[in-house]
Amino acid sequence: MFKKVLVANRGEIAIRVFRTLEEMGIASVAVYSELDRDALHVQRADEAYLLGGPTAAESYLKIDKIIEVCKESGAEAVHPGYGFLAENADFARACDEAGIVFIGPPASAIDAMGSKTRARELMKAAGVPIVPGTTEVIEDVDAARKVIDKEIGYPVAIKASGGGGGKGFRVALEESELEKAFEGASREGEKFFSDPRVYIERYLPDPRHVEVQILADRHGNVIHLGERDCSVQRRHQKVIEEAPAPAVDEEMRARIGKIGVEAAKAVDYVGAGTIEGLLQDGEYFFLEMNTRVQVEHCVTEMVTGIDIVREGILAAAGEPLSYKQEDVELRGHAIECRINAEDASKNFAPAPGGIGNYKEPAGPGVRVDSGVGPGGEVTPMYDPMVAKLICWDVDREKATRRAIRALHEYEIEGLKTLIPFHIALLDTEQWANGETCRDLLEDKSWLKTLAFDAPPKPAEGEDETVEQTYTVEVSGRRFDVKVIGPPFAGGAVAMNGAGAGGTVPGRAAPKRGERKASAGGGADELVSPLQGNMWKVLVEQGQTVEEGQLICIIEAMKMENEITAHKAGVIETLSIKEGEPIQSGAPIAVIKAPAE
Ligand code: MV4
Repeated sequence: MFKKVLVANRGEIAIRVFRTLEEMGIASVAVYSELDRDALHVQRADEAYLLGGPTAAESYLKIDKIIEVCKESGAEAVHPGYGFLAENADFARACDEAGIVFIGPPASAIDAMGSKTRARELMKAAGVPIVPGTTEVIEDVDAARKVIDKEIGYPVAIKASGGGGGKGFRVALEESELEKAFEGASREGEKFFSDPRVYIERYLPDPRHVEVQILADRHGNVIHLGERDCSVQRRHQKVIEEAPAPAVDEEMRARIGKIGVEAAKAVDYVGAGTIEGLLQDGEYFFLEMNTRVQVEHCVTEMVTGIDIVREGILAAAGEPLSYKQEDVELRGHAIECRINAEDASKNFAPAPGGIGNYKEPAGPGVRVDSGVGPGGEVTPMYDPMVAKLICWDVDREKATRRAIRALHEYEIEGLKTLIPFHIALLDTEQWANGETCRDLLEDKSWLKTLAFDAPPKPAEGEDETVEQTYTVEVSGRRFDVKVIGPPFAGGAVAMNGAGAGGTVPGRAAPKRGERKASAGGGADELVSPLQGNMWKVLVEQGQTVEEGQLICIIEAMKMENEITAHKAGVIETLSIKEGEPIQSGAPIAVIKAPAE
């Protein structure tokens, strides 16, 4: 077994891997960027090395530097986590060449599954059911029209060949929409994967996203750990995942499990991987394979009791898996809520910032995998997912109630997160019925009800307003009192001495990030919440917009972030252009309210 392993990642997944390494008696090495000097993952490892500058390109994506640190630290293997270099075949190859074990599948399997058309071709040949459509790239719109008329029929999904995870995915319900969908998918493929080629699938109108967890070793053993349902997605980002899938019974589990095992065998897979698929009307279709450990692997760990990261490390070291298929038993139900620094009421806009007080939930059946702590910072430079809350109980209904309880227990001061969104969604009838909740995620008015308790906007020229919560005792009974007004208002101070030993520590004074300044730059100005590239501008100067209307889309960390109007009015100034970089805090537009 390895004596020392480097984890080429950050945040919660780096810490997740460190925990298993420690249990296996393996020393751990962290790497970090200049922005992550104080990050939790750096403190959690036995040793830590600086990679370079703040951007991912200068740090977590630097193959040469990571290999150099492996040699310097004496790490014999690298765990890539997810994202960054996890599905980069060049990195896997560079590790091989340097004599360092890549904890994951062979580079050839990453390559095979990386090209979605190649993967479809391989799966078809292996007898794995794929969504009906082409296994070859389609040259142009004319060729697309022909193949759809002859073989597929409308509606169709046009997907980028180099894509995956919904990037470069467009739908054409009928022929009139084909050209736009084709070009959209192609453009996005070029942009994100430097590959404009696309293929075509029949579009399934209401499928469930069901994926199978696979484990494989170098001795020819391939097993599955059952499935997860990840149908609650927003812009192709999963938001809630669960195991087992509500729509899958024993018979179907065996059937799709076998499909997953066959798919993995077809590419000589090693380690932990996931077969993603669509389930509709009892039929299961292969979509793509993720050749790495996934964010949502934890729900499977909770219902099987198997440490997926551990099995991946064992397989990479040439050890056999610890389990045979017949050892795998599912027990109870697990639900994972992704805790993103995002504002669901504002189109899921990224909401990076500083954390004040921080307290994680606990108790029976509750697991929190997080990468932040009290006083931490969520930077717009990396993924907005700061933690995962995973709750287990004997059945789906009880697991749901436990998740809601734990979400209420979770305290993250100063940061806007998806916690209120999760509480509201898990409380809906749709969730209770095991529906996909796709319409809820598009329901603007429902999402608006999740707006954060923000103080009223101060009038022009007025001082900043803050919301402060004080605990007071009246005749021996405790009350929480919310005061909205200028900071340290006389009345509130007189009541219990704000900030000077309020009865509940940490509740007395407003925390960093909770202050709502009179909107940086003036109440009319819309500024960028993050650094990235202006991918699309959807309005013009002089145009009248409604509150919440889409203004532009900023691409950052391969994510499209929708920026919406913070108020209704006329766009007086528009300071952005498609294709140009934009800094966090830079002006986007000035919106003047219409004269009344
Ligand atoms: C599809 C589809 C319908 N038909 N493909 C691709 C990436 C993944 N994030 C979801 N993807 C889909 N591919 C065909 N041919 C619908 C989706 C889809 C989806 C599927 C199940 C549950 C939720 C979904 C949300 C968005 C898109």
